[in-house]
Amino acid sequence: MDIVVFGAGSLGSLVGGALATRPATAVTLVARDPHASAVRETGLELRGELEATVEPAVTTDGRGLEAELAIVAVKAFDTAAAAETLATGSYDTVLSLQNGMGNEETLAAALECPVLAGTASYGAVLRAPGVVECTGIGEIVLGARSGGSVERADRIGDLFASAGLETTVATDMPRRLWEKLAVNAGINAVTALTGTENGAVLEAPANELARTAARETARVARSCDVSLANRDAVASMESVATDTAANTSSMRQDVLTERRTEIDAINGYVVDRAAEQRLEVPTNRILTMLVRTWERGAGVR
Ligand code: KPL
Repeated sequence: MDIVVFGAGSLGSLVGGALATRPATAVTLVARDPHASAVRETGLELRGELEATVEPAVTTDGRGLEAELAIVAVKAFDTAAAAETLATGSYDTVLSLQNGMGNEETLAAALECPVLAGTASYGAVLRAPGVVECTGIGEIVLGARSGGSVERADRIGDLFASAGLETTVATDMPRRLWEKLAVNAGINAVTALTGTENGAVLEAPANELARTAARETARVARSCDVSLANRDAVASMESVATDTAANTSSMRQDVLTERRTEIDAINGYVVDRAAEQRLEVPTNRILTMLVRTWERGAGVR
């Protein structure tokens, strides 16, 4: 299968790199320099829980490409730009593997091919240009956006599993996306603001904050007709934090490298949906305000 990965940051490189270990799979990474040049010159090295060196094709210009599958792993705030670029190429299927909500809708509005939803809870860190480390085995969950045919998702799920990625094909993606939102709402801002690894949210005092953020997210999900119990949201958040305890969350990586974060698509999204439903989500609100304040101070907002 031909695959293009849009957004070869830590997760995109990890997933693209794992898929490139498959013999009949041709992977192209759409990456930025200096990562792109390093991959072109010396290949992509996967370290940690997944070990391999692979030689995917790489480009810094994603326009006009063609493939059976495009995996979108860009930051949530770059989804609209990625959709425009994807629209200049040709794909049989597009899969969003991103944090935050609404990415699939943005892609589907710009594209004619089917768009699948997905979540990834692997821990991944770009250690250097051309080197990505898997810092925690998580799970990839993918499926049709709102139920519907799972045939395409099954085929892609089989491919991911054959590349050594823990993969579940789900028929309840809206609920899975909210569940992952609760995971990110609990872990990302707390670890970014406190300069800690994911495992910190399992211990006092951070765990009270993380649990409350996850519970508030579940409550908002239910008000949007998605059945997600508080205890399931908290259990998922804690299970991902356990599996990726040594990982630096993507939001903490953004803060460390002084880049814009995905706060608007994670805790900010919970706050916005809560406001529409006239619900109070004070922990998500405070986390959102703190991270936005950091972004202003760093000049990235
Ligand atoms: O999605 C993640 C992220 O960092 O954005 C988790 C699963 C929390 C892994 O760190």
